Amino acid sequence: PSLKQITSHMSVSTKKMKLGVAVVGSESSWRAANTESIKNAAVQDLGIELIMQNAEGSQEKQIEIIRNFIQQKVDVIAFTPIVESGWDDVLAEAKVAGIPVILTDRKVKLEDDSLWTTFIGSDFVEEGRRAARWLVEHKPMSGETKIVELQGTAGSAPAIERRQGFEEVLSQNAGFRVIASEVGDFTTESGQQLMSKVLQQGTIPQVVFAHNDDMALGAIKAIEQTGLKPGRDVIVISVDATKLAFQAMLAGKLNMSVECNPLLGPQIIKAAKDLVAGKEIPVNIITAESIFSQETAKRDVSTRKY
Ligand code: GYE
Repeated sequence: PSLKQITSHMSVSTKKMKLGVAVVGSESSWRAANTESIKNAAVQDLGIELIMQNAEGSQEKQIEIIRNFIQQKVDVIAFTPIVESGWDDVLAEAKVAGIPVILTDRKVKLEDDSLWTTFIGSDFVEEGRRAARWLVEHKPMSGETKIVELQGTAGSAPAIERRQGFEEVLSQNAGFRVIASEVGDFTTESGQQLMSKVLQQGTIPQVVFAHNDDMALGAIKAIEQTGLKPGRDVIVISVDATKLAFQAMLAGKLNMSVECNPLLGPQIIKAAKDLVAGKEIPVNIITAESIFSQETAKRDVSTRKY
């Protein structure tokens, strides 16, 4: 090859791809691990320039961030939609600008599904089913089992779908009743507040199902404050399986957690590069996951990274 060809090839290969990532917030330790995973995967890839912004739990702010990415003419936008709806306009703007959009970890509800390219994350309905299946197998007593559900952010895909999967399995089994279903925002504080409220009203359930570990840890504090023993007097189950949840399981305070893997960074980077290279990519990239109980947590606590 002539020298001219070599230089032009080099300039092409050193051009970095701009990836705009609109993070939903800093609500949980799952989110912290997810954000870190994206940063790390981008840092390790010399072909990527990562522009990461945090919407701090506000949809308005997240829309603003995405509009800003469009103005900056990034090559790919990846974002975690805080709630399922309300994205039609801004994603149509991205489409007009020719910028492909990746949904990371949470899904959207849109009229026009051509506004996004791929969803990378977990099957939340299945996570809800897994929590309920464990409960069915470990039914604490004969007679009716009263359950308090602590929901994640209203209108968010994980809250809607975990609830749906949980209810689906319980409805097929006799002897379970959700006596209260409170809406929080995936934070420890909301879990604690909601659980205190329920307990103050004089309701003592046999089971608490929290939509994530942080809320479960908050509920555990509230239960302890009333002198009851979480994990024994009240069974506590949740979703995510973070290191903090493992520790709570080892302490006997949390009974089980359904795994939800936050380490999506490498897959997001790969999908972004494939899109820019014009490759076909799958519409759904779903992570394989399991569940952890007090018995299995012992084995994995030391190797858990998040
Ligand atoms: O379970 C929760 C979080 O969207 C899957 O959001 C995510 C959820 C996760 O803050 O901890």
